[in-house]
Amino acid sequence: MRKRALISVSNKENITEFAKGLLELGYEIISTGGTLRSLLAANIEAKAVDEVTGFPEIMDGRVKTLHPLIHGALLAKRFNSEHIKQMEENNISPIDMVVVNLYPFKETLGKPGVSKEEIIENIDIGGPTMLRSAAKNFEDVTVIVDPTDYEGILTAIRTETLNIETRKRLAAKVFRHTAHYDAMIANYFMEETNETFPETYTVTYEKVQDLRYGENPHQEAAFYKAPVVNTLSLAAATQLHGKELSYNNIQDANAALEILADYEDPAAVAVKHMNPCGIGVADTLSVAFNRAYGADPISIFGGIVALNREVDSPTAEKLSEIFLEIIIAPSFSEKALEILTRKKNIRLLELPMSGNNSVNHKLTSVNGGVLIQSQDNGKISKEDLTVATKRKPTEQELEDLLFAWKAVKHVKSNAIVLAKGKQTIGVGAGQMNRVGAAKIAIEQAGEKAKGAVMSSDAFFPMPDTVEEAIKAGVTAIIQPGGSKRDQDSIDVCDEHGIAMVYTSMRHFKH
Ligand code: 93A
Repeated sequence: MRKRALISVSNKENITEFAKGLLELGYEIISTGGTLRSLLAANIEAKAVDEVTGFPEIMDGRVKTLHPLIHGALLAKRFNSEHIKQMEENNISPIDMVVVNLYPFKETLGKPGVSKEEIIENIDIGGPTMLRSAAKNFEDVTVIVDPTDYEGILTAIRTETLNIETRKRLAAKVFRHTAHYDAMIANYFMEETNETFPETYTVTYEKVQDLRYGENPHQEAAFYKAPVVNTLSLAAATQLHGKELSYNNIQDANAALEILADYEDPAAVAVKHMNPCGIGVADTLSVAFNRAYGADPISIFGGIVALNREVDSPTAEKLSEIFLEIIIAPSFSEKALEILTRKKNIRLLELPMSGNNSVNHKLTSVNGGVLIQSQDNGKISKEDLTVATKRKPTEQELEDLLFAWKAVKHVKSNAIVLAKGKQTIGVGAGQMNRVGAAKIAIEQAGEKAKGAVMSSDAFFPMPDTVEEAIKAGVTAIIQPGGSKRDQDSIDVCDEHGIAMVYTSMRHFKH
């Protein structure tokens, strides 16, 4: 009996070549409306689905292939006598191959000004049903959802090497594909119905690239992206120069972008091991970078720098003087690019930073599961602050305090940041006790600590941190407040004429 293939594709790329190949191999082709028209237009002999089912396409194509003469033909086990008998009784002839790709739901979602009705119409029902029927019956049916498989399958049929392993692999691809497709639909409905933490959390990702290794060379890794990425995602970046990104590069670059998202004025951020080692803000980008660099000229070595304005040649000259892994910016001037590309290994990434950083949920994996929380989008302005001490901060101190507070949010806890003149001058990150973090920040600031301000990501359980800061010359402090022993820290500040303000907001970062 002549083998039969059902072809129903939205993405019609390469379909005529593939169908021609199947015809040459003796297949009979059955097809749905639009696909059939494409095939006939290319002089490829094919039969309409309604000719097979005796039932017309109805409801604007909502019901085309949902018919027992199709699904019986896909699901019947070829070596089961009962199934064979029932096929005969019901006039079902088997279908040996399904070639389907689905209504473009994701692309429709991304269309500017698209109507809700159009989105709903692009939820494919018949296509996934055929894919699933064929994939379930992979022992007898070949199922193709990915156009890049066309050529390989033709070759396999020609060389008689299309075996059950291949068909199983194709079936596995189908179930991943339909799961991903349904996840996108589920997420669309989740947004429409404002559900945030539903009983199951559906998330599937698309591979961007395999990575050479993970955090360490003995670990395997790959980079996957969400189906729709915001403008601050590295998956949306264009690499202009340099080696392939590594796992650690991606993590660090992402950390840099998250920090940068908090600054509107020209800003430069240097990151090492996901902590900022320097943040600088100024009226021009080159001064901002000077500040980020001057914050800690040692740690920036081998780091990642992210900038929120076009890199001009003065900035590029300075950047080119140090060894950096990556530079990320919304754009690079022609001259800047010429200067920076002289370095063979530096990775240059261009990423539009105009949009928002609206990652709603942050996922962290734990053994056997994930923790999901909303993004730390907490922001503080002058009006939110409460002065705890006798002395109020001066205008200059206030500006520095708010700058230091923005910075400390992005430092691994326990975190202490010293800052002065829109520049971090000391960062104490990831310590198990707060005073330890303060000592590191103070030591790094050295003489510059005199007249600087200090921020702390969480409250002071004891006055020791404040004492250290005052000894070093810090004049104003910003912290959440709320410790049982707040008064002890206030007393120390008052004794020395130091100003301290509360934010009533904490920024732990693990
Ligand atoms: O509207 S559907 O959910 N109902 C169906 O019965 C059906 N059968 C195939 N969508 C259905 N399809 C889809 O139509 C396929 O998945 C494919 O994407 C598309 C091909 O339609 P046409 O051949 O008319 O371009």
